[in-house]
Amino acid sequence: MRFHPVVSVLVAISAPLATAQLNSYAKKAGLKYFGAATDSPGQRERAGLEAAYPQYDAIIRGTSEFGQTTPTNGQKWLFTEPERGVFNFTEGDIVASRAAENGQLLRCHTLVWHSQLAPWVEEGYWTPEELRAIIVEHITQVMGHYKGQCYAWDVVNEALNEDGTYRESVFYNVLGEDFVKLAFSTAAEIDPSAKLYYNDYNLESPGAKSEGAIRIVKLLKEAEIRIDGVGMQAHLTASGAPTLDQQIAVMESYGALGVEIALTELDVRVEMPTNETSMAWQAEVYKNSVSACVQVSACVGVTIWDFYDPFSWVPAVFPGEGAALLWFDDFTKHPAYYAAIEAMTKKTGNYTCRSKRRVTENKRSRRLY
Ligand code: 9MR
Repeated sequence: MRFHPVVSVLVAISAPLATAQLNSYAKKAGLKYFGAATDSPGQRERAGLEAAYPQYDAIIRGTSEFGQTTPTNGQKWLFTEPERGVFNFTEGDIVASRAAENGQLLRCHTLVWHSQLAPWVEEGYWTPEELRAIIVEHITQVMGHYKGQCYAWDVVNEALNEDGTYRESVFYNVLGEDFVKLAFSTAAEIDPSAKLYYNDYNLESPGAKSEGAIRIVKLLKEAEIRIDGVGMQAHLTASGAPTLDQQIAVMESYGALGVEIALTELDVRVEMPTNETSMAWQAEVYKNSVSACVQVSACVGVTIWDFYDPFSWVPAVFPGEGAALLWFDDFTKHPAYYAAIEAMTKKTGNYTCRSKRRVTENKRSRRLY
């Protein structure tokens, strides 16, 4: 069969995409991984879903698709220490052992967070000494249990308000910013091999909140306490996400402090029902975020917050919005899936990072983009 030249070009471009798989492309683009968070069957049932999804399981296990995973819920305080001194690792272990079986990196999530916190911690009236002991014990037990299994830990999660000041959690109210120092210094002792991250949302463009994250990194570094990374959760909307340039700029501002960066919970919600326009916008947002990570040398990887729309947290929290991930309910892929691949194969914006630029340019010349 003879193709018109334009058709031939389209066939040539779409051929690798037909078998495109996210983690393989991420690695070729110089990232450590492309991953997806996932919940254990018990957690799914708790959310009113079925426990067994064989088609889902086959996808999450595929390492050319996902080279990394994060337990969406199972390692949170509410589940790991529901009562003082009573530890339960059942749900977290399910995801951790699957990652080990599959040879996937595990990002562990999360140690000190005001949300999904066990009520006994939140509702107690603690002296600073008591709360310090509670934090140290929690980190010692939970991190100790997973010692050697976690590529990274989100040590402190969402400590900041939108204006960059500290959120009024039980931790901050009792201990001030010392709780951040205590959490990281304890974590550094318990698992020297895990990268220690500060993780938050709305850190994807320069502003008051990103300045807050920078302040936390500096606070720890000045106190000679180890911090290795800033996690940009990246819960984005298709209609109002930061631009590629904003994302590159903010990643570079973190990277300049000598820490690595990861997109830790990427999803891009749209108004339901979806239509061609919202899917095209969503694709653009995914492309920009993934592309920013590819272009900034400090950015090591991208994790989407589950991959299958029915398992997304979005509809429960933002009624009328959804379809935030890369696989629809019927397991077909969003256009954004291919846009993410494109970000990992093609030059899509201004390049600011020389090392990754070289990698991408080599690939470009080989593949004749
Ligand atoms: O995806 C998680 C969802 O199943 C939980 O119900 C929810 C409770 O807050 O937490 C979700 O994950 C959050 C993550 O742990 C931290 N960043 C925001 C995520 C979305 O809420």
